[in-house]
Amino acid sequence: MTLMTTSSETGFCTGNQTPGIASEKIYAEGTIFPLKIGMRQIKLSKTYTTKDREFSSFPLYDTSGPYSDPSIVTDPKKGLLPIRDTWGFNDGKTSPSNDSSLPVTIPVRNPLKAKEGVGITQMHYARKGVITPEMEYVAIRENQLLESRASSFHGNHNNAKPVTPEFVRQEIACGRAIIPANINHPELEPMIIGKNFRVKINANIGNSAMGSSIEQEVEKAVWACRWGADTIMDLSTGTSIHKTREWIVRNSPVPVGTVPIYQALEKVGGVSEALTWEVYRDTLIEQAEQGVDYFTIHAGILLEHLPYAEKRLTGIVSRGGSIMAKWCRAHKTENFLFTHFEDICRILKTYDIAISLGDALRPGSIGDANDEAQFGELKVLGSLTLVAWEHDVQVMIEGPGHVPLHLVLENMEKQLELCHEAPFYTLGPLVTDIAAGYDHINSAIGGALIASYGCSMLCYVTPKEHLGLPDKNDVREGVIAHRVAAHAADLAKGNHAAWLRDELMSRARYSFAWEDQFNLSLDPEKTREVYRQSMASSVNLNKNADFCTMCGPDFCSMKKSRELNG
Ligand code: IRN
Ligand code: FE2
Repeated sequence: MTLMTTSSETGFCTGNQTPGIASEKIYAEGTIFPLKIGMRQIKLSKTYTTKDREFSSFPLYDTSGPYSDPSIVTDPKKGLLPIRDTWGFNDGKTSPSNDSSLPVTIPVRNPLKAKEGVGITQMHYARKGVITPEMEYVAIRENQLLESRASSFHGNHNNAKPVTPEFVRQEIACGRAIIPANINHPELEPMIIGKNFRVKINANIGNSAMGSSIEQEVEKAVWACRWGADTIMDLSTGTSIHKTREWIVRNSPVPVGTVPIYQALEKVGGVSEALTWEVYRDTLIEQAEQGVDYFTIHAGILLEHLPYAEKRLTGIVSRGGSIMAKWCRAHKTENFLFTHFEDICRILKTYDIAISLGDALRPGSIGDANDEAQFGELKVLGSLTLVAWEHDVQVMIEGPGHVPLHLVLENMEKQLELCHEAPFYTLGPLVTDIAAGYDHINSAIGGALIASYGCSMLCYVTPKEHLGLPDKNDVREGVIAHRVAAHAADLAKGNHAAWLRDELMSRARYSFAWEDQFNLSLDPEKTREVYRQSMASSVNLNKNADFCTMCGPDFCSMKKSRELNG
């Protein structure tokens, strides 16, 4: 693999959204396919020596797409470049590497063929033994150019398996990981969700009143991935929902998810009872054509579960779940998302859209955690997973919710067992009911724990949870809080890149290399500003001080410890 560099001192440079990270955009190239995988490379102020190598720069996994490349001018009205169309897999026009030593066959992926019933999903190819460009892309992205640079600073923490395209293929083939990538979203930079990969986070956006300009809508959408969201979910409602979604998908470098039942409900005037399979089906196709990469589908809530939900402290707290429960009650009929599940799979597989099986019965309070309603639904989600897999449709499973710490492990264990190791995607869990105003912290605590046990993606929660609609700053805080949680879990799971980043941070801290500390942190803009403000108010103002104002020059333990070691 070779590297290409785009020069820039400040990384983010489009518009006025500048997280202030001193890094340059670099691109790794694929060896099987003509891929360019974007990363952000931190330039360190000096060379750090770890046990087996030296670092004067460090590449970071980058979710921000072309927005952090100063050489690319983005225009929301035109959308991002359709990079996936240049990989020689979609149209068969260009041929990828003709290196005959590679254990791959290169088929032609064609949406028209899909309509004729020929498989095109990542799972279909994986099961046939075929490596797709998306698989190679995520393998290089996950390794972050550090595959041979594993830190051995702490001995045997490296229990993570090396990420090769072949390993990715195997994980997709057995359903343990998914690459959400609608064939109609060619602007996407593929990413993988699964327990043997870096823990991912999702940010929900677009859940506020509409009516703003395309620039504002796109800015709202890309703001989250600039701070580190791996996927975004567009939960928009309102009259311009179709147009807004079009803008978001055309400008999103990360997978876009939606909950189609929300739009279906709007189409029938907000009356749950008026919903029909036909309205829902048409909504699925409408969104599929636009390029939505994964759908939350609340197909697991059944009539038999409703009496259990009625016994609860807080009933049904899922929006999609409450819509379907109302429909089932009114018609005394089984959930049409369940009865039409195979029809849904037949639609989704023609676009390679992944299903995120919704947790309609997730607990909305600590008192309801791990009850019959929740686990009854989880069992149904497990059986639906097998149905989807028969169609080669990729699946992940949504999870709670409000769960006290000591009941978190049971959630992960039951999910693995009942859902055949399909990736788990949880909302938190929030580990107490009383953290309003600080629910992003509450959620990150539970999220870190469940991700360390094997949960693959965390849905972020913002400080506004339970209180109101998040603003831009809430989105940033929510994303960073969950990046902390995800990274903590990556460390616990032995991820090489995570360990190296922490080792470099500690070396920078121990040697008072302030710029490196800022740039290696999750929010360089904030760390730089907080440090600057504290030093400005300090009498001992000195830009490169070997202390900070927390302890002052005479009480800095790190300074003393260094003096001790000579
Ligand atoms: C994630 C895990 N459990 C729920 N979620 C997210 O909650 C899901 O992905 C979507 O963004 C939102 C769906 O909420 P309702 O309709 O279940 O409340
Ligand atoms: Fe809640």
